[in-house]
Amino acid sequence: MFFRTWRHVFKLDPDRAIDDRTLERVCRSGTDAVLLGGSSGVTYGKTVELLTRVRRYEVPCALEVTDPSLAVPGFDGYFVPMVLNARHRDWWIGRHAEALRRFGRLVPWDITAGEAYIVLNGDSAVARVTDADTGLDADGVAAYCQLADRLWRVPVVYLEYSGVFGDMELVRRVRGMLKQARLFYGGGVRSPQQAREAARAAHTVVVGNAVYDDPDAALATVEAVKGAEPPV
Ligand code: 1GP
Repeated sequence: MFFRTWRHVFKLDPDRAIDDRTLERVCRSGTDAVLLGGSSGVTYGKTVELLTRVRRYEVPCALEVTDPSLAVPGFDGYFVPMVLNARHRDWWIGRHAEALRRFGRLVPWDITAGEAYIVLNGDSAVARVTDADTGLDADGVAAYCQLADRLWRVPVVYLEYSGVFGDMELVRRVRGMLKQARLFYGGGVRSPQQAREAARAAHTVVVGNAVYDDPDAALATVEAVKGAEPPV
C-alpha cells in the first residue's frame, strides 16, 4: 500500500496555523509524507486549505479521516483511525459503521487503510476525546496489537504517545510481535537522538507538535530517521 516504505512522516493539524516558509521547509525536507489530522477543530474547509498549500510541493499527502465530514477528495491516501483502547465502541467501530452505511460506496478502497491506534498518554487531547484507557500494562498493549495485527489484520498499528516521548522498550516489543502490520510511532519526538531511537524501534516515525513549537528541531528529525538502522 501507499505507506509501506514510509520511515518519516510529518503530521500537520489543519486547525493550527503554519506560515508558508515553515510549510515549504517541511514539504521539501525529504520526509516521506505529510499526514493531515487533528483531534479537534478540524473542518472540511481547513482541510482543503492545507491540502491545497501542501500540493505546491511533490511530497505525498495523506489524510486521517477522523470524521466522514472531513473526507476531502484528492489525497494520495486515507487512514481511518480506530482507537482500540477507547472505552466506547463509537471509536473502534461505531462511527465507522455509521459512516460506511452512508458513504461506503464512495470510499477509494485501494488507497484507504485502517489504522489501529493504541493511545498511551492520558494527558493528550486524543486520549481525552476518545476516553482511552491509557493505564494499560505491556501485556495489555500486546493483546491489542495481536487483536489488530492477527485477528483483524489491520495494516497499521499506531502507538500514540502524542505530546510525550514514549517507552521505546514497549515499542520494540510490539514491533517484534507484528506479523503483517506496519508499526507507526508518534509522540514527543523533538531531537535527532529521539528520532533515531524511535526509528530503530518502529517502522515509521511521526513528528507532529515539534513542527509548530520548534521547526528547526523538527526538520532535523528527518535525516536522523533516514540514517537510523531500520527495525527488522
Ligand atoms: C500526534 O503521533 C503524533 O498524533 C505525533 O506526536 O505531536 O507529540 O510529535 P507529537
